[in-house]
Amino acid sequence: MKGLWVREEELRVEPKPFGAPRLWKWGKIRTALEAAARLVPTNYKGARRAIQLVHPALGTWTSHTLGFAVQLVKAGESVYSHRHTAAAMRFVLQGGEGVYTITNGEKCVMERGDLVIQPNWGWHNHINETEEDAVWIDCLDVGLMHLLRTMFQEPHPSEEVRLYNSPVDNTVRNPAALAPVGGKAKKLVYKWRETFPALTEMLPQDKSPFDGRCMEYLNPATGGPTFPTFSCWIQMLEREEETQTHRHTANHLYHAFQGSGTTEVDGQEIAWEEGDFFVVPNWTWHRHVNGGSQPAILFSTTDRPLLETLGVYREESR
Ligand code: GTQ
Ligand code: FE2
Repeated sequence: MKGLWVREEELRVEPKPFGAPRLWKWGKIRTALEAAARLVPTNYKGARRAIQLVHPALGTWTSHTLGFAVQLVKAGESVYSHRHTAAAMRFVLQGGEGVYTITNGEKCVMERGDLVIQPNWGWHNHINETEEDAVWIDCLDVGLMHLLRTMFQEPHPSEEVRLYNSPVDNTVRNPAALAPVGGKAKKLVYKWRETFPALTEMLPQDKSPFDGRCMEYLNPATGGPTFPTFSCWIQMLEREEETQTHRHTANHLYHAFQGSGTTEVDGQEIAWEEGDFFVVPNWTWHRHVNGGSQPAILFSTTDRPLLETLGVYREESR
């Protein structure tokens, strides 16, 4: 037992960031992936060759709710199907027409800049039929699953590593808002060839007050975020652009997809270049600055939808 009055101070304070801002350089990740490509097989069930971005304050994932990893599937390689309660997405860094992931029997082609999603508890395996290694970013709500103690994972019972039952690309079968009669809109792939023009042609009045030229990957079936638990954003920082300093109760994981810049987080300057990753922890002041002469593109994920659903999303600027 404990007198509640003793806790008054600790209960009244503001949320604490889960840790400090942090940067992961692409050069180091690439070296680790190259070593993993030599040393780590994926010929057993459920195995993935992925380098996780582990925040030192946690020792587990990238933030307390989300996990970023970079995965490599070698030329000609396939990995086994499995499913888990964590929702997953892939943002493609190196892909091609012959690189795809299969979600519940649907083939999704993965080309550079494409976002492919795997709703929770869906079977998925990855196949690379090209002559080049494929590399992509994984983001899963693994931190949240562990906080809730709801993490289940199981391998597919099949012995067939190349398991898939549909040779037709999902973007062909489910274009735009067409669905079988009585069926629901379903979107598993967001193609870069659609994302990039949408981002560059965005109207000035549609810019976000805090993040400028920024778009969210919506789920057309709900009109809401990419997943109930987290969402994916794509943002362009124009030449000399500076976003407004702000903070929110949600955390953001970032990947510099194109260009370079700096993000001031908690008074610290994080200088990022193409390929780098960084995290802006919850309730931490930040703003992005593109001091360069080229536009920069940031891909990010955030647990904001989860907090909004619970009514605990808050933001403020200064
Ligand atoms: O590719 O299925 O980085 O299940 C972590 C968990 C990738 C995957 C990760 C996964 C996967
Ligand atoms: Fe998985």
